[in-house]
Amino acid sequence: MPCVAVVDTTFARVNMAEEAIKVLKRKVPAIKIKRYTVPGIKDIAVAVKRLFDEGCDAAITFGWVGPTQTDKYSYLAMSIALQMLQIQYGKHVIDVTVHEDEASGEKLKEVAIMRAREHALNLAILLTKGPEGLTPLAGTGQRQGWPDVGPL
Ligand code: RDL
Ligand code: RDL
Ligand code: RDL
Repeated sequence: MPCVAVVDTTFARVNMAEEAIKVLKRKVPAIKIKRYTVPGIKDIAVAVKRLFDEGCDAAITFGWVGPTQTDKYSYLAMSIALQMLQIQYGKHVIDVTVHEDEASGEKLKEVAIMRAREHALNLAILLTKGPEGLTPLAGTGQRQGWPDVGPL
């Protein structure tokens, strides 16, 4: 029974984790989910570490980055920490991030929900099919939240 760590924030303006959990439970019925909600993106990495130490096999995180340069620096700090965790533990951390300047209003909400669902599906495939699970989509210009751009 795979255990997935789901980490999200109160800073985010859309409940992305809720959408992703629905996809994960539908695609991997035996899944065990451990959810951990923190204030903001710079608090995500330690939550992932704690859930890995409790035995989770993979993580999916939901971050929301504000529009200022200060916010973008916070994202960079989080991103580097998540990369370090992946390498240290040899476990995937699927980083679902929405940048507040990608769109606005209802469109931004749609980007967030679609990105959460599509990355949850990516994780479900990695969990159930392993390293070659996504290979049929290799080189096909997949995007999450925005339309796929397709191959050249
Ligand atoms: O540990 C408390 C906070 O420092 C932490 O929650 C930060 O991630 C909060 N935060 C910022 O301080 C900031 O400048 C966040 C952002 N920007 C941001 O864009 N998104 C966040 N948190 O989720
Ligand atoms: O862990 C899930 C995603 O965070 C991860 O797959 C990222 O590498 C996806 N990604 C971005 O989030 C992004 O803003 C990619 C790019 N840009 C990019 O330019 N090329 C990618 N991925 O392959
Ligand atoms: O091609 C348009 C977008 O894909 C591009 O602007 C991406 O950089 C947007 N994006 C992020 O900013 C991000 O943090 C994406 C992701 N994460 C992601 O995980 N998947 C994306 N885009 O397709």
